[in-house]
Amino acid sequence: RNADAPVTLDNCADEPIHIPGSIQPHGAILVFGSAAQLVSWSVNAPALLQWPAPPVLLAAVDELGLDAAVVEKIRACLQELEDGEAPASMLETMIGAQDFDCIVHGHEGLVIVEYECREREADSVATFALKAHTAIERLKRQKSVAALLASAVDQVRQITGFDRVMAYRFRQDDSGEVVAEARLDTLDPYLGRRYPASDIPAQARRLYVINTLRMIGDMGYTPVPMAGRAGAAPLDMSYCVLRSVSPIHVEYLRNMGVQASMSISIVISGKLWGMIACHHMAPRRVPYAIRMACDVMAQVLAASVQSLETRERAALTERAAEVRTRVMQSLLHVDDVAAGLTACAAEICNSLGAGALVVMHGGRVVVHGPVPADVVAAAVASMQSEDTDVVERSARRDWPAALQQDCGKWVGLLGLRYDAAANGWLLALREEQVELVRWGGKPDKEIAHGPLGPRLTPRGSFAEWRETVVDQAEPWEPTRLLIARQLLAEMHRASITRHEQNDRARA
Ligand code: BLA
Repeated sequence: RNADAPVTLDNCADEPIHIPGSIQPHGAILVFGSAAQLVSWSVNAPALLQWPAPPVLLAAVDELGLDAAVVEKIRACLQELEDGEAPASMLETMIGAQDFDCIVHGHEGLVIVEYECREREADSVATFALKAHTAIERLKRQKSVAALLASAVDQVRQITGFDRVMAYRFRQDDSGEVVAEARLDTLDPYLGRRYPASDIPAQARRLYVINTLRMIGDMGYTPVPMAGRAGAAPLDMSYCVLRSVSPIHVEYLRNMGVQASMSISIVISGKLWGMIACHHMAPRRVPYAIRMACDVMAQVLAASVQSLETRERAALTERAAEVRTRVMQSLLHVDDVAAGLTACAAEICNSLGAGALVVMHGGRVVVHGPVPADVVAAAVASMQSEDTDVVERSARRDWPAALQQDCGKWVGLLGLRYDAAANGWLLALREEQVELVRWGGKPDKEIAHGPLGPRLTPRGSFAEWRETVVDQAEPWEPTRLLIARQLLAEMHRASITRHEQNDRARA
């Protein structure tokens, strides 16, 4: 994308959001070079910091009349920068009657000083530490990922007062789902909604891994441009709190009636696992200290999610072992294998995360689940052309061409051939994702949109998501595939034993 070309729906993944060249107006930025000289500033700085005259380029930090504590912090930051990066630190300062949170960090050889206006009397830092502590204690008590996220959105809503707080979780294909929500009663529920990967483009995800919190205080804001040396490279604002955000995203939120937003990354093993996303229907800013409390909480949340996910996977494999035992009993001790396996069908489905199961054995076919007869026939027929013991299909295009329509909405299939001699197959089936997820919003509330049209609305997002997953079931997850292979291995052994017993009986 040419730097001057406008951002559109088609090129928004190329928008360099870390160098917007402007900030949000609820504060001002000063930038210093390695000799503590002023190299750049936001054009609102003179007014906000009450300077008698506009600043002179390359003015020394001592000549600007800044608070002594701030100057000291800038010098300390410069020192730290000599070893690379200098993470943010904050001090409170007052200019005239205005309170500021002054946040200083070093990046790529520059010291960036952000004066963020504080509108409300914030509680003392000690109160925040206490609130964060309480929230974290609650989080640590949760026994499942679902309960953990439900608790997290409640805590964040209590601490920040946002109208809506959601846990937004990314799936294998980078699409997202709202998996927990705390909201004002009068708002539409968003729980369960799906969004395409493109709603949070790749460069934004990358940025959100390294900088885990962002806030837009007022969607109606007018960006404040930066000033400084003509032709200088634009300031890298990756770690700035005042960074002006993508106009596309602002339009998206405004279309939803959102006037302020904040989101916090949930990063696990260096990957963006999800976000806590907050909306407010009126402009709203949350003081830096509260944001940091939320950020700490999100880190504890990430660690807890990781350990609970490990535990949940272990529980799943343990339950699968029990299912295996019962399946073995049917194979070894029941005369009618198809009937025996069908008796375990609900457990097998559960264990594989399938919606239905077809059992084939010696020409007999038994179905567990709401699968129409013609679909069963198609699934059975499609096994004829397979000569492996594990068949994995997640999409319509994975089926033999002639049967792609006949499989209906049951496009996901995991076929396990447990007894080749008896043409014995277990066919676990999954429905198309769109069959399982339906639009839950009220259409009349979703019609407002801005210049870029209806794509940037929840409804537009849902339609886009549908497009990307049409004819696809949820892919079989690595844990489920492992469980399937373990089940199959034991079934092979049992089948061999069974054939040997039959041979002996016949001899
Ligand atoms: C950023 N998109 C974001 C962010 C969220 C979402 C949470 C982080 C910024 C923030 O905290 O507000 C997406 N927000 C959602 C979703 C929900 C929500 C899905 O509340 C669901 C309830 N966005 C689009 C499209 C494009 C796009 C179509 O929908 C591009 C074509 C771009 N989204 C976009 C960009 C950013 C973004 C560029 C980065 C904003 C920034 O940090 O500058």
